[in-house]
Amino acid sequence: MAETILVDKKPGYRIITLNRPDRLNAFNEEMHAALKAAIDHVETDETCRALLLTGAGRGFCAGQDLSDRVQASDGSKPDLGDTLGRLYNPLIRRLHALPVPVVCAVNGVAAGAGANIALACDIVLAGASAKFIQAFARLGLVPDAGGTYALPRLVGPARARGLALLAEPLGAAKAEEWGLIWKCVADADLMSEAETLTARLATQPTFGFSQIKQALDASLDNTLDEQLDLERDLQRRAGRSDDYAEGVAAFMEKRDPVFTGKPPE
Ligand code: T3D
Repeated sequence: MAETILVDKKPGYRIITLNRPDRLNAFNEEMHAALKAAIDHVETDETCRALLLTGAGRGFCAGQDLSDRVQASDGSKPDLGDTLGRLYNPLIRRLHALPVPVVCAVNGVAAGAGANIALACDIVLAGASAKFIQAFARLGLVPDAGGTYALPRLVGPARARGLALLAEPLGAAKAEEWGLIWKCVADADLMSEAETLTARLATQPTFGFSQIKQALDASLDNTLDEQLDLERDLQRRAGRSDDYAEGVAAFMEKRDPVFTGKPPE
């Protein structure tokens, strides 16, 4: 049986590719388990300082594999909350909490949970032909995998409602214009741009990045006072890292810094 997740170990970073291209990389339980294992390795490998997530074939990810959701003839109903609780929610929490930057290269359609998994990554690049579809309303469902959290924060309440209720495709160029993603690039350049960016991030102050991720994730729910206190605490830790000392030394010596990415002792 083909691997549902491919892992390419590069110097300093890994590329994880969702690999069910005949189903537009829709998620089944096997792919969830394989992705979890691949992310476990990212977390335990100290040499891995950035992650690039993408999809095989012509799509990024079409969300849940609906062939696993065909209703039973006995009228019994599925418990979708169970799948979210066991599989999607831990994945979204992990992408946010990973102590390394996560780049997502959206190489084609990103629908349903597939769109929201992309939006849980730190920097989202999309090929010009890619589309983001909050497909849930077409099925009578609610945007999940963090969709109702990410959308209003990224594009504002009016656009979030339009995307969620109308379930229309949003092209990559407009997604960039609306602030849903970082950048739309030519399809042919997507993977090279995404790899160059990920490789660059992998040489940077990884511990400092982990503190930036924490600060930004907390900011939209914090008061100004809470956020200032958090910045103080995170900066205290960042200031004790060797990378901070190296950054200052490199600046003073007018040379490029060499960061190790390590947390303070
Ligand atoms: O646990 C839970 O269930 C709760 C969690 C829910 C999370 C969710 O993600 S719910 C939302 C699920 N996703 C969708 O509703 C999207 C369904 N897919 C589509 O609407 C379309 O496929 C796309 C708009 C994404 C792409 O359209 P198009 O025309 O480019 O491709 P296509 O021909 O529709 O798809 C190509 C193949 O992939 C096709 O198979 P075939 O006919 O060649 O054998 C299609 O059936 C298959 N495919 C696409 N999406 C899914 C899928 N198979 C299973 N599940 C899918 N989600």
